[in-house]
Amino acid sequence: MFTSNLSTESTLSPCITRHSLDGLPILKIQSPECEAAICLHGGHLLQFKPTGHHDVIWLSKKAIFSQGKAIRGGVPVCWPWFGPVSAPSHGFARISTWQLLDHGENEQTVTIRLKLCASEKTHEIWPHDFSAVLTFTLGVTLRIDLEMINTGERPWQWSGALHSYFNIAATTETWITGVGTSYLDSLQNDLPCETSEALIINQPIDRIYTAPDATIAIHDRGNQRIIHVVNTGHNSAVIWNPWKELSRNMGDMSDDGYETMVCVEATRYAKDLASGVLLVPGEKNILSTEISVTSDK
Ligand code: TA6
Repeated sequence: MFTSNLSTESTLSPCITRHSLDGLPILKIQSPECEAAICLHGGHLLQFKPTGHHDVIWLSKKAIFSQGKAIRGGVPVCWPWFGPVSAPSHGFARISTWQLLDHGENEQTVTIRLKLCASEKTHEIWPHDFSAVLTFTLGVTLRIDLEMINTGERPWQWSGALHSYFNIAATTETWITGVGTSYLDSLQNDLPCETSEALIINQPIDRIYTAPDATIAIHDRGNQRIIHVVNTGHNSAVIWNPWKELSRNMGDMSDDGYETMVCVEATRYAKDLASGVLLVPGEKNILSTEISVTSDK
């Protein structure tokens, strides 16, 4: 993985070291259970590899690490809105610098908590007061919790996603179960659709599944494994693969990038800013995803 060449700036604990990549701070986690990396730019998980398994999370070979830019791959934190309902698209959390709040470890897991609060910069984009805490619990499984609190005096609405990019051996050998049968097709102006067909990836896909099961399974046959995704605090699961043409047109994705990735996102979808989830002053919401792998030989 690209982070293996980074020189260590400091050691935070037996399992956590701090590095920098093109000026952006990165935390690397190396424990008996897993290897992982988190960039403070965006509060962005870059890597998760449980010991004995292939990488679970996909990161673009051409990902750009630069202030003001979203990183292609990993788990972008889309918040306080999902999609292009306001600018910047997918909100400002994924291009903001998060602060390390604290970290801890026990025999099973390493925990890292990052924080983002309202500032002059966020007020220029979104005129609300908030405090957001991202908790990464890294062990044999990965859990990410995005907790948000309205610290202001006026209510606000939010939408968002933990926009996980999964690493698969090949789209041609992958299918996805547990997404349900109803979706809005983002490639057709959010047209409501129904299907009972298995979800395979053989064309551009950008769908908001509105009634997913409790667990979504990515059958990654080429790697002889199943990746299980359990989301909470969401109202939908977005499935995205850009396919050939869009991959070629994206500067931060290689031409064949689409062949080994699929996004399965814990999404709180809203069609515009005003129809997001209402959070009154002092109120808190949590959006979470939990990711685990079983072998399928
Ligand atoms: O979550 C799916 C999606 O909103 C797609 O429509 C697609 O544009 C993708 O996210 C990537 O968005 P980005 O802003 O990271 O290029």
